[in-house]
Amino acid sequence: MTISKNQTLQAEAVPCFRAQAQPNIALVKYWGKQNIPGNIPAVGSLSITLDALRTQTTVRFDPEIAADVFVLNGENNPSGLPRVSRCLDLLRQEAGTSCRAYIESDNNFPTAAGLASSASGFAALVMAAGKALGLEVTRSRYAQWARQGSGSAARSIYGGFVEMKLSKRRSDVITEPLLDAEEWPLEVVVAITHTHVKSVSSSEGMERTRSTSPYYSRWVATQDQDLHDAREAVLARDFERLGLISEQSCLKMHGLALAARPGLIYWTAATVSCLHAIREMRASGYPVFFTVDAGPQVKAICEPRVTAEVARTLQSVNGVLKTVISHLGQGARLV
Ligand code: 2P0
Repeated sequence: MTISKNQTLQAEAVPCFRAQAQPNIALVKYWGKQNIPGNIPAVGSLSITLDALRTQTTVRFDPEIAADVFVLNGENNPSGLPRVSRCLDLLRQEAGTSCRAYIESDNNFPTAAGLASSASGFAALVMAAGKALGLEVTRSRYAQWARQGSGSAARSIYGGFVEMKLSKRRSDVITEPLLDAEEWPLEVVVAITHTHVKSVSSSEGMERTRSTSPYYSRWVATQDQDLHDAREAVLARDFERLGLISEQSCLKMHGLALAARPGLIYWTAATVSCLHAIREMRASGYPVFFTVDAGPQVKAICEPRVTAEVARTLQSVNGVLKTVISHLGQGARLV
């Protein structure tokens, strides 16, 4: 069913607020959850927020409606509604209201296809909803709410380089910016090899990996060192070191997912061809490294002077449908 703007967000007395957030890409990956409430990751992670891909979400709380309505990319989306409503419940509780909401969200990129649409989606959702409810809270509070919607969404509350780390007791999460986008203006070429919705969601893939992969415990045990090394590389703007840690974290994550039962194969043939193309470029002296999330798209992180060449190379790889170039971007904000 297509819902027109007039049906959902008519001009009315109840104010609506629109927020924008962009996906982020983890360089040190989050994969796996702790078996406790609150969507607490089993490991910390470190990411960069993109600029070119974006989600815009409008929220209007309306005392006249009996249930939340969620419209995604112009279509009513009942399957996504429970997760959205559960996340909004956290903000309703904070505001002391049970008022239901119209939520309309649009992505300018493929949804649920390994491009972190849930990260930008939940970051934009909590920011728009918080403002609509008149909540005066810190970014760190928004990050906590966003994380409960989707683990990686906490990182999209901030721009540039962001770290999400576990508290000492590992029962809570602290998300904080490391460097602003302009402090180390790297660029990203996203090579899109497939645009269909992935068959195994990240949440399901993580749980399967946690419960069946023989490598999972080593993954958890080695993450703090990877995070430490990546944080130092970011703060020192050491591209080569960051590239080595990032590629290893990516391959490690996919390695343990491949070893789950049944194994998770998120890549296409074109994904693998892109990884080889990027390594060949690096061997020829280009400052570029790769990462791949729970999907078939490849992200090449590079210094701006080689972005055009990296994009040309990836575009020519057999099976690449499209490339998108992005600067690093800001965190979630009202628009
Ligand atoms: C990441 N991914 O760090 C990792 C790498 C995908 C691969 O976080 O279950 O949608 O909502 O907490 O955040 C994707 O997982 O999972 C993800 P939930 P989410 O970016």
